[in-house]
Amino acid sequence: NIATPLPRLENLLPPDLDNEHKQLLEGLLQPQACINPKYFYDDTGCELFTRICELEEYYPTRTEAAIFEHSADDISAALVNHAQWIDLGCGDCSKSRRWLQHVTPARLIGVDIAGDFLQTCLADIAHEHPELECIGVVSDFTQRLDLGKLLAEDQSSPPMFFYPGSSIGNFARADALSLLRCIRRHCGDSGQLLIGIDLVKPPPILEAAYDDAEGVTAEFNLNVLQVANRLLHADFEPANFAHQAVYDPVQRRIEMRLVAQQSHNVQLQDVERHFDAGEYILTEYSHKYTTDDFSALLAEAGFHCQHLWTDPQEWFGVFLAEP
Ligand code: AVJ
Repeated sequence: NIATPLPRLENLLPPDLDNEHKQLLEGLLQPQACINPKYFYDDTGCELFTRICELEEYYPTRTEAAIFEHSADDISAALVNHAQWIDLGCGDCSKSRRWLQHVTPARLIGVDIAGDFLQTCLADIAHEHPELECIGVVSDFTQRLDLGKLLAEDQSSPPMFFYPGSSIGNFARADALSLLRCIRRHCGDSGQLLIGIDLVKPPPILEAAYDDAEGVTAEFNLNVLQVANRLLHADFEPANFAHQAVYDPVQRRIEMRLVAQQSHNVQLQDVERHFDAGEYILTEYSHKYTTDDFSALLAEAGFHCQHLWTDPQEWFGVFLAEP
């Protein structure tokens, strides 16, 4: 293990991290205060998210894993071009890792915003699979995704994009479409996209998934205030806010909020932001799709050939999309 060199890591983050903080600050100063969900994932946030995925109420991870397992042969037979396997938002890469029992890519490219974490996880995989070239890409693909250069290193292998977990649900529909179009451009004539989508279902099930009895999701949501405190030298007092998850059946999305429990001021860098009692910070959208909805979105992005696998309750959908 000591002898194994660390996997190659490409940093595609913009050089001025100040910009990052600006985005956070700007969101908090808008009339409707908001925080982009990418700020959830500091070390504590990553750990809390892992715990969320194990919760009884949080069905997406488990349901997607069951579909992958149940339909592994079918899905892998359909993955014709998987020499370059790109895991978008790979986290600890555990989902790609499981696929390595069924597929044998030459390259695994893990894209995530959390760089240190990424390199350690990829080092483990590289150790287990010595023939596999593991590459980490530190990138914020909510801003831009440009893997053109990296993919061109292996021109003969079209990319296979793996985007599990319904993470695309964080994007507003228009932004989801832009991202899908961007992935489509990277695909050329014969790349593929395997993507997991959380489907519309009765609101009580959705709301429980984002407001569990143990309070792990509440802790995850409130932790973003600590992230803001660090990045902006702010003085958020988490105890002044309460976690809330509301399903909007018209927009078909969960909205996660942090609701101010009393009127107070928060210092953000050199500005003060006032919060009325009951005023909230919007921290996350998690959009839900019908299968028709998402299929239409894929088609609009230029993916005309599609396969779909679901669980018996149709709570979650796994789409394979091709040009
Ligand atoms: C990682 C975006 C898929 O929206 O379900 C889980 C994040 N937030 N519980 C989701 C999340 C609260 C999750 N995604």
